[in-house]
Amino acid sequence: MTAASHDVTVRGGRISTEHETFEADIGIRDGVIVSIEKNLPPGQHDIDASGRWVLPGGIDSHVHIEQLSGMGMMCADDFYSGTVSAAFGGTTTIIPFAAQHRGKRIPDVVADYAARAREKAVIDYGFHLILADPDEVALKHDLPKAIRDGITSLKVYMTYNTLKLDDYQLLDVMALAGSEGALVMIHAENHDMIRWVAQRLLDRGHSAPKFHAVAHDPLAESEASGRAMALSRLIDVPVLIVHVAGAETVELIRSAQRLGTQVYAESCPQYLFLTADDIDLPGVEGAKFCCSPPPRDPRSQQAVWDGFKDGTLGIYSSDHAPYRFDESGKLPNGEATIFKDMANGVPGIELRMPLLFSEGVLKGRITINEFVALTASNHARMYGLAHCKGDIAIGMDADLALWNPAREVSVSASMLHDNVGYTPYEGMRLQGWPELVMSRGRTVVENNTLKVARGSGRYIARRQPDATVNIKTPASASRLPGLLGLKGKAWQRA
Ligand code: DUC
Ligand code: ZN
Ligand code: ZN
Repeated sequence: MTAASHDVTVRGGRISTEHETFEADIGIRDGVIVSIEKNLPPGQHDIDASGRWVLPGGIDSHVHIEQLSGMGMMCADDFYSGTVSAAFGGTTTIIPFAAQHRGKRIPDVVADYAARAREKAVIDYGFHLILADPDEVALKHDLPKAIRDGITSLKVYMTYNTLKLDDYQLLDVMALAGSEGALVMIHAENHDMIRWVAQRLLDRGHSAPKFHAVAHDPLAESEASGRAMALSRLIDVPVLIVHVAGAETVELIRSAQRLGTQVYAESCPQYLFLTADDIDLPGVEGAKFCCSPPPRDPRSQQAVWDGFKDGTLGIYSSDHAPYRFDESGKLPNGEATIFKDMANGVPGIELRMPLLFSEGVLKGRITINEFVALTASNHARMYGLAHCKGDIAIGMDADLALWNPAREVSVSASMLHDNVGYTPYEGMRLQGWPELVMSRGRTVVENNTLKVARGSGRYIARRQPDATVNIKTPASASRLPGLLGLKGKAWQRA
């Protein structure tokens, strides 16, 4: 190697991947890692990483950015503030949602989100689709095309009046995803259980934010998760249950996985660091902590830690759902807002990785390699990005975060770069921070300053998720005839 052969070198850091930890320099050319060895010659630009841990940039595969919610609320973050905030927290790739609402055509939805992101994003991104209207055109034409164009995962809801699919529709979507090689992400909560309990609470005058956690009983989550897994087993198509909150759901997923069910699962900071007690505050203050499913109790927090540790939960995302604490989001009717009308969701895109680094790695709950897997490598494989993201290896995009493990940070909303105005983690003292963040060899954040231009992030057409690679045959061909026996034959003849 000659000195000029690297555009950038990152020197003297302690590198961790999901598999190993070692000391080496990293040489980068044209945004790609081309050398990993000790004592590389100087490049055109050299970054001193001594005393810092060099980790893959994070992938946050569950974020809501510039999205209109099912309740008609616009997120507080656009593709600029959302991606800037992600980068300051060590994340270099996000997968937000292109959200279809009923009556809207998928190509229009995708084009709309793509245009807005192209103009504003500062880091790389893909899209999932939220599918609210799986009609014949969507299933036969629009969805297969979107999947071929790199949107290889889609989220469906089992609750919310304007988004909910019934079990028949869920089976249709799963079967289509199975045959096209896409991954189905499921918001699993029993709609009628929530609706029924909520109505009784309101009838008795219980409308404060804390009753959100009562209405969304843990059984609503575990029942729907169990049903989603049964549907997935019926047609042998993998699913991923998003934002798992409750201990019973973690245990159900673990049992299903032991039985060989292809079910994957995600959880988020709010289920590790918050409980329903945080929502129990005077007035409407508790709305700041409301998301669905809601944070539970210490037993569920421990179950989520255990799930991350033993692999039951492979994906740690923020589920960043940014709404301001005012009429535009959390409080459409000001102080008179009842729990059913608050925007659902909490911010977390910037603190996702620092929270887990401090409370997980530095407190000995998980290893640094597990941290890399949970925040980056597993997302890359799960969502078809493993050819370019989520690892420090030759040929991968130079997406890196240089962490100072000694830096102490007292969390406050004012230090964050999102547009939310509060954080549920206000006042927490964290140790460790990503001080330099690089995307495709470009320094994005250094010295607490943004170094790149609006719109410099790139769209990534994602490949087939690893979880779906072996189910490329149509689900109906692999399972239905055997399952249905004679009925299947009659159905085939019809
Ligand atoms: N589901 C999410 O994925 N995010 C926020 C709220 C919700 O219901
Ligand atoms: Zn959801
Ligand atoms: Zn979400």
